[in-house]
Amino acid sequence: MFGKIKKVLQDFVNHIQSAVFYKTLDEKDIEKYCNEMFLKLVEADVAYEIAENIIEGIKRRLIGMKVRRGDDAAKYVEESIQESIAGILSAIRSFNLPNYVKLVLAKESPAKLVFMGVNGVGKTTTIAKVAYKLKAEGLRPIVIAADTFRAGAQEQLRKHAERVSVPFFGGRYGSDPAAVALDGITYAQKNGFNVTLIDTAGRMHVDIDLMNELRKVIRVVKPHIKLLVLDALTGNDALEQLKRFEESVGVDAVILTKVDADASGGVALSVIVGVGKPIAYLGVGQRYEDLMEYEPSIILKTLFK
Ligand SMILES: Nc1nc2c(ncn2[C@@H]2O[C@H](COP(=O)(O)OP(=O)(O)OP(=O)(O)O)[C@@H](O)[C@H]2O)c(=O)[nH]1
Ligand SMILES: [Mg+2]
Repeated sequence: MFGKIKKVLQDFVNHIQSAVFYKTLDEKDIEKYCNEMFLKLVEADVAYEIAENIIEGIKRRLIGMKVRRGDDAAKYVEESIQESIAGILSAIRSFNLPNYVKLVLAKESPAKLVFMGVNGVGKTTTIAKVAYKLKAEGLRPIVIAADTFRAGAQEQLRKHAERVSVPFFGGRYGSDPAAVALDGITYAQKNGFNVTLIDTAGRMHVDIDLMNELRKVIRVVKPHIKLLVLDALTGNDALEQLKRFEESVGVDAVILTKVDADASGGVALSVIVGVGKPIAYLGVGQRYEDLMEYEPSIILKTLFK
């Protein structure tokens, strides 16, 4: 993960560490390398403003720095860069889904989670991953296929559910998704399942009819948590989708999928920093275990591994 960015950061550390040995760093000493790093970050698809932010933070920390002989210069420089990026990442809150579900369950059961997002972002796969995780937390999840629209959607979720050994509740194609969701919730209540994970049809954020349909699902189900699934590879468009879903139905937390599939890492990093919503999970692969809590320190570790 974050392949190219990792290298850009390491190159920068290598350049600066030799300079910092001999004198106190001033702006001139690092200007050249900062400009170079800025360009490389942008080349690695980091959004312009975010690259700028990173560089500003680094400059602020490095200027005036002097390392005594015998000290490990690389370590100091790397720490400054880490602090700068940590400052940016720590502004993004994480959303602890299992804890939140448990809070809900202290009051009522089942907890109702609706997953939404545009076509192909990874909603159905992610639901299976989340169900798998919640089961490991000792909860009793059930998945509900309220996608009665796209051919194959029901079977897809059913298959995923079987693989993670979580019960499945579906509906007829063409039937009202809000009704299927409600029936599923009632079924869960009667059968002792305490978390309902509701899959919805993929829709374009600009499709007014489908957005209205989703609004109805939300109105009827009254979910405790509305999760928007975004494909990290889509960069700016992901942020546009978030805006539309937020305006239309509201978004409580975001799950970013396919973070593993971004070769440079810059697009994913920019979406992480850009969402401005609590992040519940990052999807980091195609296996059911490939779901990571959003944790700035883990991202940092990955960046500097
Ligand atoms: N590499 C990678 N692939 C993922 C990840 N999450 C999902 N995918 C893949 O993305 C593709 C689409 O996933 P789906 O779960 O079918 O997406 P969806 O949003 O339910 O699609 P629609 O129901 O058509 O709207 C599949 O091939 C998944 O394996 C991830 O975190 N990493
Ligand atoms: Mg789907």
